[in-house]
Amino acid sequence: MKKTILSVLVLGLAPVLAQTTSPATSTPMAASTPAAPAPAVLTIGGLVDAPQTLTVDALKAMPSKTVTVSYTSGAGATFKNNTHTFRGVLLYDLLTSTKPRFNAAAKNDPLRWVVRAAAADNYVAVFAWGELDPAFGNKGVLVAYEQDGQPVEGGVQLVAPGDGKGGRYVGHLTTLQVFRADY
Ligand SMILES: Nc1nc2c(c(=O)[nH]1)N[C@H]1C(S)=C(S)[C@@H](COP(=O)(O)O)O[C@H]1N2
Ligand SMILES: [Mo]
Repeated sequence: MKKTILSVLVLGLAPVLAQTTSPATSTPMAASTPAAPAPAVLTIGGLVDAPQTLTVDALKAMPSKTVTVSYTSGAGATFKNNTHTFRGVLLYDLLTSTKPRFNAAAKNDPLRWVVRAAAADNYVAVFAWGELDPAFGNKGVLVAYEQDGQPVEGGVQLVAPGDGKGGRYVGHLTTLQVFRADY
């Protein structure tokens, strides 16, 4: 018990002690705090009533799913089998919460809809609503923030269980747009 309290005290003092050894400045706290990286944000919009902008922390606060997937990447000499465990939020749940403007008067209107996922490097892939809908494809696509227990590089990425190739594992994901594929 005493030992625990002592450890807590020592650990608690460590930053203070470290600070006293650094050169005095007018703003010692600011000087000793590393610059925080800009929070990765994901915007979800399109033909929806409730567009959203989410940080990784906001995603982490939502119900999560964990899935282990395998997919291939590359070709020829760079061909690789990948198996990873991802944790994230169901894409279907995220999109549903933005309230897509489905037309109740049109038979199976959601089956006319698509989701466009775009990345920081302008890489784009789409999913059909029917692939994601639990009543149809129930694909279990995730917006993942954790890969094998580590933060996903570049903030968030899509995980497409069942896809053989990794092309729809859109990384550095920045934008999701939901809209009716009437062209
Ligand atoms: N933003 C972005 N995401 C991307 C790509 C890309 O070029 N840009 N390439 C895709 C392709 S073709 C594959 S095979 C996988 C590679 O996943 P890996 O990094 O786990 O090997 O990422 C996918 N996601
Ligand atoms: Mo790929």
